[in-house]
Amino acid sequence: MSTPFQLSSAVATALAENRPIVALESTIISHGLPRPRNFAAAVEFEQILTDAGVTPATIAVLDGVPQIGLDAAGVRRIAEEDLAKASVRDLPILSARGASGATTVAATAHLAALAGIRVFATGGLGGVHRGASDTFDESADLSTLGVTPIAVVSAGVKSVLDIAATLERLETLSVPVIGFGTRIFPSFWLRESAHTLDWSVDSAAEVAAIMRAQDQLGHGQGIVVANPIPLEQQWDPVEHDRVLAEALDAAAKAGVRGKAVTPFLLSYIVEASGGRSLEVNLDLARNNVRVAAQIAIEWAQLREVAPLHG
Ligand code: PSU
Ligand code: MN
Repeated sequence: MSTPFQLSSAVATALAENRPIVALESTIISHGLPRPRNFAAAVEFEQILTDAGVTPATIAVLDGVPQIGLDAAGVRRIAEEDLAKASVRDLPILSARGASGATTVAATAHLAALAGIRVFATGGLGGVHRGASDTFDESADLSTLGVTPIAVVSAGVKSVLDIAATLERLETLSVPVIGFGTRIFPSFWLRESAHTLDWSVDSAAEVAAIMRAQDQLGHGQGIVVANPIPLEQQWDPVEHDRVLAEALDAAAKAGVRGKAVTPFLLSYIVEASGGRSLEVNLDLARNNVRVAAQIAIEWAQLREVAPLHG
């Protein structure tokens, strides 16, 4: 059977044996974290999964082929090459041209689900940008989760985005948003935002049960698992607010538009915070990978004891 993607041998084995797998994105590595910390982070995220008995599936397009699981050379490429930022719409173009790209949450979710992987860990989701009523700038992460069956563990969305509008869009797209141990939607570097959630769970097993129920109900959307950073690890809120305002101002002055907006803001904020935001970003991403590992383990167990027929 030929597939439009290449599974690493570890991922192929884990899929065949119904062992837990977690997908990881490559845009966070190529465009969301500065070199050389990005390479160390990519290796560490995989290691956290491996240590938990979960197979990592870092996803990227290399030389036209979507890779589901990278070897060591592939991990180095996403960290060190200047790869295009690839969302779902870019995938066929990269494929046809034999080109490479780092996959966003949207593209990673799409490819992971295509391969049969149901759990994905990232840092923050893309969302509705501030001023979107004029610019229409809304990440394809949202619309993709509206049609892609995968549970994504994130620390919410960054406060550089319009969080209220992002949550409204997720409601419209029928994507469940579940607080992991919280009823308050997190705002990436901070444990909380001003927005409450209808639902929360206290365990990975509950997330797996919701995934199962979603399948049984014929509901093909994704699930957003909102996992807040522990209070003692969060960014100082006062510094956060100051740097954020500066970053938004700088982006407006520089006239940054389209898919360059998110990377611009992220790197501006890392610099303006003297690296503090980067440490918080890494901490929250590690937390998300750990929670995703537990969900993947529960999901594999649930499928073992009660396979879905039909
Ligand atoms: N948020 C982060 N770090 C990131 C991104 C978002 O804190 O690296 C990346 C993710 O890959 C996400 C993408 O899918 O940015 C969203 O970009 P856009 O807004 O252009 O869709
Ligand atoms: Mn955009």
